[in-house]
Amino acid sequence: MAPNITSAPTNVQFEKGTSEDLHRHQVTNGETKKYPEYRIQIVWRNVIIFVLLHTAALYGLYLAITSAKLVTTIFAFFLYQASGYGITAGAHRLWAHRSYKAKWQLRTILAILNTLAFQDSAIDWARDHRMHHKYSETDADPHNATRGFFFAHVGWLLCRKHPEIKEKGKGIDLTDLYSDPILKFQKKYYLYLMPITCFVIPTVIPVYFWNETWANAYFIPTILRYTFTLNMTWLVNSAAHLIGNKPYDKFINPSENRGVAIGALGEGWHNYHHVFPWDYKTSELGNYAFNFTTAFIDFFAMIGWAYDLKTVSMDMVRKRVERTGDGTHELWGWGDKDLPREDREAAIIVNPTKDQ
Ligand code: ST9
Ligand code: ZN
Ligand code: ZN
Repeated sequence: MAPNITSAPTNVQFEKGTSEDLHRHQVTNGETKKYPEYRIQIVWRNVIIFVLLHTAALYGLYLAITSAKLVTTIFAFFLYQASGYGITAGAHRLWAHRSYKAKWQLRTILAILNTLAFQDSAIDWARDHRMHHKYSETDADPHNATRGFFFAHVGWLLCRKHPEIKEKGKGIDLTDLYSDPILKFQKKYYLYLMPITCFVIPTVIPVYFWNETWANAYFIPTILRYTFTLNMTWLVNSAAHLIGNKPYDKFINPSENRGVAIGALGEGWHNYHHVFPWDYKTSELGNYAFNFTTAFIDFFAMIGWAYDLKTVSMDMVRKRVERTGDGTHELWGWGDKDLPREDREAAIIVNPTKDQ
């Protein structure tokens, strides 16, 4: 691997540390712009809610081990996976990135699953996520990972947003999302739809169908499942922005993180994803074992509900790997200069030509 770029190909000055109470500066196109003093403003209501939520989730875990029916825990796991697709295949790959298109039937399913996940309306989620990619790891990135693991994981939901987000956010085009009646409906009635879908139905089902206790039904498939899914999502912003290899672009922080990919249904291949955000697979190879969301989308493509799936050619990937990769990329195929000589010589070539 011989990348021919030796310095970060960006003119954004990343800011380290958590000196929120200092003036922040940013360099754009060679110009230094000074922003008004930014002081972190903690939202204590959110701090209290998230502390209570995580405490209740631990109690749910205790109940799952000590008193719940097995089917209740299986149901909680099923809801984690199902709501996860509402985020990965819905809010993320379909609505934020438009990496494929979906018929109204699939959009409706995804909107329901997305509401079950309660990560705010898909339109608001996609707005923040478009900012995250466009202004990655600057003050205009809602979960700017240069402010540390905790801030990127959950801290950003515990304080007011940086003024840069609101300022630069005005330039983000959301007309495609507002022109979808399903998304408009979800956003308009979110305060009614979300509590019913995320909290009431998952609690009632175990009591009604298999006589689970109200406590077990509330704390396991509802609270524990919701909190667990949130943390799996947040790990993409924290762990996958700080830990892992960078085979596609060593000049950015997003990294390839297999552990996160497993927990987040295929969303841990984050170095690739930040380089090619329009690829519906969010990773190079369609390995379903570490990318359930790709399998989910491919299934709906098979029945015709998902279409216009965008992906990246092997040649484009190879060129990028050679230009900016950190050298950890696995073999891209025949002709990769890292292919061991013995493997090359031992390869079986069917119907060979003279130029092999
Ligand atoms: C949650 C979201 O957890 C998690 C998202 C994670 C994203 C992960 C991405 C990784 C890749 C995908 C991987 C998926 C893996 C899934 C795995 C599944 C198994 N642009 O926000 P406000 C303006 S949610 C433009 O209130 P504050 C705008 O005018 C958890 N403008 O800011 C807005 O007004 P409006 C549940 C923007 O007051 C106004 O500012 N939800 C933008 O600073 C005010 O906006 C909660 O806990 C923008 N981007 O408050 C709620 N942003 O909206 C938590 C804002 O009317 N949130 N503006 O247009 C809050 O309480 C607040 O947002 C706050 C900030 C306190 C954090
Ligand atoms: Zn990211
Ligand atoms: Zn993304």
